[in-house]
Amino acid sequence: MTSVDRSAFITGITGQDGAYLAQLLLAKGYKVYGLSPRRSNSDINLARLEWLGIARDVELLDGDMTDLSSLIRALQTANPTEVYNLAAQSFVKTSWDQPLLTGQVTGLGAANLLEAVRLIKPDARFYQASTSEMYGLIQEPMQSETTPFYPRSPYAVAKLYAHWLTVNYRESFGLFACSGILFNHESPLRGLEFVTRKVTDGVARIKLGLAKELRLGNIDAKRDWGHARDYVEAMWLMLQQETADDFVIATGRTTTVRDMCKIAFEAAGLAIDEHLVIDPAFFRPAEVEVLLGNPSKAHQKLGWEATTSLETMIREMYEADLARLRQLNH
Ligand code: NAP
Ligand code: G4F
Repeated sequence: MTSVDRSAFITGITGQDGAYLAQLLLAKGYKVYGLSPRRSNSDINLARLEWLGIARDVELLDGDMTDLSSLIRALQTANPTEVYNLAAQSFVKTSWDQPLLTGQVTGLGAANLLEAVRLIKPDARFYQASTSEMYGLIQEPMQSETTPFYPRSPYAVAKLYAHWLTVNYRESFGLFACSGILFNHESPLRGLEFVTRKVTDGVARIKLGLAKELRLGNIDAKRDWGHARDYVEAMWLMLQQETADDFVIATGRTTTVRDMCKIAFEAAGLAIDEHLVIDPAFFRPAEVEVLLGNPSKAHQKLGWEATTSLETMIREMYEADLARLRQLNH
């Protein structure tokens, strides 16, 4: 198949991963379609695609993960060879406040899309954005594709449903359906509510005299953090294999929130102890204390590995926030 014959339909194209994935696929010559849910301000919604300079290169199709008919119409229009399901209510803390919405979008939304694929384009290759949050209360010190799951939030429970449904549609209907179990991945396009971006934005604000303190919750939590640009490459690789399968995508290194913060404060030349405040408002009803992924299978079968260190990524994010805030406050 030549690159011009290849087309992709991405749900969640306006999010962090959707934007980087669209950029990657456009560079490979794909025609890229994205699902666009109704929002009151399309300028804000397109901000990430604009930042990457690709907003005009993708074709957006109206629709919402909770509306099966809209997904059917979008797939009929796009007629894609590859479908990437990245749409979700993806902020873990919000999932305790909005568990039903999270279930509808993140869990049943995947069911809607799998049904639409099965009805309209069963030969399309399907990618499901699964997550290391499914490991939750970890059952093994290093988590791989065979580690049992123990979800710890309504978000993780919804994702686990979507994960098993993806496996089930592969086994039941022969869909080429893959589940990528991705550990945390970040970038300058990360939402401001997630801890890395909250930290790099917060430290940049302190550096510019716009804030005095940074308020965080559980800084003892540990995460396996990689760069989103590396991780979307793994999504694409999964759909290029001979057979559909599930893969853990991770760096194999885990770091506390505290040590991740230190990298940002050091980049700014600021003393962490003078500015960091622990605020119980940011603690969660149930915490995922530690995540550490084993990416060996992805290494062996996809030839994939993470290329960006946490230090390089946090500095990149801090510099991007500093530049943006300087421009805004000029
Ligand atoms: P994100 O930035 O929060 O993007 C989520 C996307 O979903 C946005 O485009 C959002 O559109 C869209 N969306 C939300 N509700 C929708 C609905 N009802 N109908 C249609 N679209 C809807 O997330 P991300 O960080 O790019 O992550 C991409 C996917 O990977 C998510 O499924 C996430 O759960 C999963 N994941 C992420 C990580 C990570 O560390 N980043 C790790 C593992 C798995 P609006 O912007 O218009 O709301
Ligand atoms: O950055 P976070 O909000 O990410 P979390 O909860 O690990 O979830 C992210 O990664 C998952 C993959 O494992 C994705 F599936 C999910 O969609 C999302 O992208 O929090 C990371 C850690 C947590 O332990 C949290 O308790 O940082 C801790 N933390 C401490 N203070 C904080 C804060 N998190 C946030 N967001 N804000 C704080 O002030």
